[in-house]
Amino acid sequence: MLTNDAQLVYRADNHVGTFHNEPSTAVNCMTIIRSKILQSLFKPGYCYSSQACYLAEATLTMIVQAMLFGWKGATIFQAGPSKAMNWYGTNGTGSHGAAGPRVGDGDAMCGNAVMYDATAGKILVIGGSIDYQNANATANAHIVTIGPPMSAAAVQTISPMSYPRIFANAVVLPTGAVFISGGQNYGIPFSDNGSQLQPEMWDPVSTTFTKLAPQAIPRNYHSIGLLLPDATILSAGGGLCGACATNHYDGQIYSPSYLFTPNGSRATRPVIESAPAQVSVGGTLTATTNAPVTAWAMLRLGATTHTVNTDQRRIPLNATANGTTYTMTLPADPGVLIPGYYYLFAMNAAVPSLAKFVSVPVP
Ligand SMILES: [Cu+2]
Repeated sequence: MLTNDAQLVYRADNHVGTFHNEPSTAVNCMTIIRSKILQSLFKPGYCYSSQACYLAEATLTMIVQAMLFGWKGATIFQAGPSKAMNWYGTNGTGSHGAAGPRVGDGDAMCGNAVMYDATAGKILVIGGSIDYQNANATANAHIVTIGPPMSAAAVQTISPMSYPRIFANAVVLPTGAVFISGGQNYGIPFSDNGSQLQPEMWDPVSTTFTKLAPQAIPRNYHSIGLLLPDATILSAGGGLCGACATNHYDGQIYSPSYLFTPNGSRATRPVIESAPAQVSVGGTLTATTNAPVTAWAMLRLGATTHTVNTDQRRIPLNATANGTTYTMTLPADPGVLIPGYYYLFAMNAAVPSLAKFVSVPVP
């Protein structure tokens, strides 16, 4: 989803063996699709030059399971999985620019990328492998910070995850922490060998990972992780490969520690008593709560498959309080506040409310 009523669509041959260091044939097509011709992307073949605008296919490799983020100025930032990061412009006939390497990292096939603070252009990139399968996963962790479109991204290597992971899921929480679950230490689709059963939580302030209570069921290839409107996380699926032995037709709910007091009882959650159903890019959002709160955030609803969930993003909001009425100015760039549906959370310290659903229409 982009900001100018268009979608960037990429097509790449998938599930055909190694993609590491393949030449540009790994990318068959990057196309800007306007809404009226959306159906064309499902046809076999390549780009449709008569209907859509070509983007530079350039010399891209490793764009299967692409880490693509809509951004300012109708651009898309590609954080991975290739070590080389890229920009794509969607105005006119499209454009391509290098964004520099993820210094300190290798290719991160089937790793995770999470925009945990869109207002600051912050993306956490973790794990992955040099190959789609039959290779060791890494525990690498980097903070990639983007600013002006087409400029080099800043890359910070941080302490690695506790475990190497490929095919894991990563979910940003209202606080900006990132929950990471599942994956394998060695990538084998449709296998539970080397399952990482212990999730971990990344803290954006300390930039470190903390191990959490183990899961009972492996969550590997084809598994999902999604934030729910009560600020818990659904960790589900895996396998889903016909009659094979590693199908997991079930799910688990993880309740983060912010829902509990130090003695283990349930924390008292703030309540959003009123909030608008729809807000505008660059507009204001006024909401009321049942008691004073200390922070607000909008989290875009995720959609995930094959470890990729670049629909999710977190927009922290600064609020001006008048009693328990809070007024927030929303980001003015639709590349930051990407149109769509969001959870709105109020937090008292780190304890989140239940979410209210807020939609952001295309400006
Ligand atoms: Cu698949």
